[in-house]
Amino acid sequence: MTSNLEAQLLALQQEGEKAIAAADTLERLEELRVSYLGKKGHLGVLLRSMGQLSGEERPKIGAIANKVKESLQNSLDQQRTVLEAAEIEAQLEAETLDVTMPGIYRPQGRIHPLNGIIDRVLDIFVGMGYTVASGPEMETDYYNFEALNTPPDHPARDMQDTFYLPDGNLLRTQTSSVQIRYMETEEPPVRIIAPGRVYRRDNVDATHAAVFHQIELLAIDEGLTFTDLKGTIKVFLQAMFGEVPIRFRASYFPFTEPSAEVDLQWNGRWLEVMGCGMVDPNVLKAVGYDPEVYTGFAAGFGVERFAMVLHQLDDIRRVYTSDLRFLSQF
Ligand code: 2U9
Repeated sequence: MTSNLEAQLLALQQEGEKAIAAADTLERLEELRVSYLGKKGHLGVLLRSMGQLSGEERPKIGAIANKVKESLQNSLDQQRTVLEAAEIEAQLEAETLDVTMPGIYRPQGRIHPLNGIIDRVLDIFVGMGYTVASGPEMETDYYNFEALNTPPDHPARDMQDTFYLPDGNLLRTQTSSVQIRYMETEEPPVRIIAPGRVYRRDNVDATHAAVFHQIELLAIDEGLTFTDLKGTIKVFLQAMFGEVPIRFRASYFPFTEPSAEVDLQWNGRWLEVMGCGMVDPNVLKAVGYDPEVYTGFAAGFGVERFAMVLHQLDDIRRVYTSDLRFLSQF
């Protein structure tokens, strides 16, 4: 009985150690631990038969069983250390970064030259206390013309100049409708700047587009004069173009009186860059402002024209054709 159990224990040890040495994963090692040393494992099964041993055999076999258990436990610990080290090694191998590899090239986007101009203009006017305003591109005749002191027989209303829609509405020809809508809902003082797309039935050529961008500003308050207008325009144009000479020429717009065009000296020549004037009392009346109490000034200019002057462009169509070879220069 004794030698039989002893032989079985030693056989178990031998077989176990062989299996443990052959275990190539931590999972497999854990399986072996459970199957040999676990509660229902091989060793436990053998030890349960110790009950049949005589009093003197029992301590002897018990001592052997303890040795076997200790030995298997040692082998398990050793193999675990080996496998854990191998696992870390494999992980390091797999996660190695080759810092000498070339990077992935991601081309950088740029601000479109028109948006670049709009951003600069808005920054300058926001710096002077103006608020940015916007409105619909499809307008009624009232907001685009009538409220702006442009009577039905005015040439600007000609079918040749304006895109009329079948329902009698139109595509705005100027952003002035934005200022009308703003004044209808807000009380003075007003300081707004309105950038946006406008539409004209122009034949497209190097200096004309059927869709272009305009920026208009409007200031209404008690006691505003033509001097305030001139000062504001001067500060603005010098922020945009530098310390260039500017001049005001008398002109005419239905919505301003008096009106002026503004030229600046650029490459030795006078260039017309914007229009302006004191808001016509009829426009103030149309939005319910008392022209005896309030006065104001307005100005407008085309963004494409500014871009052409500032970037020395020869053709307005360049800013619409989305040619990246051209656009990526800005
Ligand atoms: C209100 C009252 C008056 C806006 C103004 C101009 C002069 C002007 C054009 C220049 C070239 C537009 O891009 S362009 O075609 N604009 O010359 N615009 S005064 O006057 C206003 C606006 C709103 C309520």
